[in-house]
Amino acid sequence: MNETIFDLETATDTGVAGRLGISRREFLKFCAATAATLGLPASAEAAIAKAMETAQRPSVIWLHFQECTGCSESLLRAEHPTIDKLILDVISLDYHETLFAAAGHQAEAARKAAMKAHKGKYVLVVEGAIPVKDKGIYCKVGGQTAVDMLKECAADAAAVIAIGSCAAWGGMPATDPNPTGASSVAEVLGKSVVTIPGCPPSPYNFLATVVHFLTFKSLPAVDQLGRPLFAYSRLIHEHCERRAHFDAGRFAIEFGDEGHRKGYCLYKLGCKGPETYANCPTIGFNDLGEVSWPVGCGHPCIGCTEKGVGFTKPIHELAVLKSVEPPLFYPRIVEGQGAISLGGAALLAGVAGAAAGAVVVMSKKLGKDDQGKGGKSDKSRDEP
Ligand code: FSX
Ligand code: SF4
Ligand code: F3S
Repeated sequence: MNETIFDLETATDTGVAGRLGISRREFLKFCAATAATLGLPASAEAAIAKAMETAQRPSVIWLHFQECTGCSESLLRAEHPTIDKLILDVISLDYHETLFAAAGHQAEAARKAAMKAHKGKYVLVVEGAIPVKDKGIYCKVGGQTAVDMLKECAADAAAVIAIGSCAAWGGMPATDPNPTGASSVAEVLGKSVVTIPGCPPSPYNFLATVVHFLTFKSLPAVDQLGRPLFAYSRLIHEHCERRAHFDAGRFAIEFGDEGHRKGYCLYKLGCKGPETYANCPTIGFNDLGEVSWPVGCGHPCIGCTEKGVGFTKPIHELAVLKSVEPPLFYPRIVEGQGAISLGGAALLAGVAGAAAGAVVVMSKKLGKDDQGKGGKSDKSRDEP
């Protein structure tokens, strides 16, 4: 291998870390965290640092259609590095309607100039769904329909990223009865694109995707829905901090009840974690630590990253258990309604109480027996 080894210790002192206004240590931490997010070995940290230091910033054209701008907002809340640093250093954001100082014809001229200057090389990021009903008249920018603008910008893009659930699969605007014919980027373009769903998505999943493009000159591996595998290959339920409660049959039944206050599993409140693929429990939001995600804050996951679940299934409806079933010997999670009389319930409660009492008595007894045995053996050890 002839490749020069990138010197992590010195190369970042005056380079990208200096430009970002962060310490070399912080910069390396960002590279290491990005490598970990991408599921790459620690050795990838050097490759990422080198790419961020030396690679030419990709030109990014960012379109907004039917959406709430939450995707951009969530990026603005990313602290490591903040989007302004990202704009200035990691990517060259040549067109973004909500962050642009320019307006009207000036803005449109900047988009066209960037497309011409970086033909075949720019990254097109699309936020929002695209209405196709009635010739696309329900969303126009600069007099052009969203459908036409998307097709025009995608034609010469090196890569297309659909950010947010709206762009990825229609999201909120496509909710039944979908009066504007809100559609995904892939549907309008007739080809698959990289999608980063979530309403809003985790900013780190977008950052990591861009850094992957910068480092390896390619987009990360994706699933059949275009979602990067590093972020969307595991069910939320698999990494949820409340999972032990699910397995033990401990559930919140109502908001604010004892189970809810104790942090029990939210499955019975309609949590869609068992059928939703995303890394929310492991990556969190807003840099506030592990609890900073919907379930961590006490709200059931609504499946916002999952087509056919988020904004489609009623919030209270129980999730399909995709890969796991609760063990048979734990309490059932879906009780039959009206199958038992009040008297029967009281009787059962009595039996259960007696059984529970019996367990306590037995454990005490065993403890006593153990103590007795222990005492004996201790005594025997003391004997010469
Ligand atoms: Fe909003 Fe983005 Fe939701 Fe959609 O995020 S947070 S409605 S996914 O396109 O702005
Ligand atoms: Fe967590 Fe929801 Fe699964 Fe319960 S059902 S363990 S709250 S993801
Ligand atoms: Fe969305 Fe559920 Fe994550 S609601 S943000 S996929 S926890």
